[in-house]
Amino acid sequence: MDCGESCVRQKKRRCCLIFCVASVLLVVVLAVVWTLVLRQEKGQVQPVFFARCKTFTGYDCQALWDAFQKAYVQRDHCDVPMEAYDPLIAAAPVEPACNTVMLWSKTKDLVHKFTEKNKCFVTLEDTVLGFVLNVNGLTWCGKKGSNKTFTVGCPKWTDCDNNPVRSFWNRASAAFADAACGDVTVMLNGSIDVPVTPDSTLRRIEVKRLSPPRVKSLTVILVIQENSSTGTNCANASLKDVRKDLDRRIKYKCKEVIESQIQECIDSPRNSCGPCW
Ligand code: N1C
Repeated sequence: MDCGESCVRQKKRRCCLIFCVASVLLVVVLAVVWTLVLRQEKGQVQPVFFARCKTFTGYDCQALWDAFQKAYVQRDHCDVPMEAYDPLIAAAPVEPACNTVMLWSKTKDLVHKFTEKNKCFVTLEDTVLGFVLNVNGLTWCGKKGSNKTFTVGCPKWTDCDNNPVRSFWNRASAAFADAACGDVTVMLNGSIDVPVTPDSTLRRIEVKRLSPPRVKSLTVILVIQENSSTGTNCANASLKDVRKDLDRRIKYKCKEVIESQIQECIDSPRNSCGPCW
């Protein structure tokens, strides 16, 4: 059929419109794919790692990142043993800490509020690696055949023993316990029935690695509530298990401390390094 001049122009305009819409769609699709690829590659782990690492002086953050990545890249999600992090720990060894080590289980917020104000006690999160990776919800893993860090599709803490996040905390906790000396303190939650579960890092790793004569004593600070009929005390069975796991030559003490007393220690920290309970 014959098409006049205006018809040809109309056709051209339609073609141009289709081409423009298609181009815009292509750009949008490419942008979405690129963002997703970038998210898969770096997730939030790398920027978080560097930003937090840089707040510590004297560490080569690039070298630490490389050692960190080597632990889990090219490995299946559930095939990262704690030993995979040995080179990372060797690159940022935990300084020996005498009479200041503070361990904890199920008291994460309270213990860190306390150690933030009371510099006489240090937790693993005061060391560079503990600080850098102690971000709620931060997760990472690798994949066989890839050098990338993934943040989606990674196993959860309880999915398998040798998952990259759990193995990191196992290894870092082991290094922290190995560096402990003198009197060690552990803050526990006395508002729950089992303050130390068999699966806790504290029980599985840390208590067993405290070694005499370097470590002289372990003091449990069991944080309890005022006038509470529920909750636990120092006679709790899980604390007896801790005692059993502890080398017999290390002295064991347990003290029930009311949470408001800990709060007082946070609100008005003392200048001297004596215990606040
Ligand atoms: O399993 P937990 O406690 O007994 O581990 C606590 C114990 C502390 O003494 C620390 O030295 O192990 C060390 N540790 C950490 O420092 C740490 N920071 C953040 C172990 N786990 C740590 N996390 C995260 O908290 C980790 O991702 C895991 O999910 C929890 C474990 O806390 P928990 O069960 O209260």
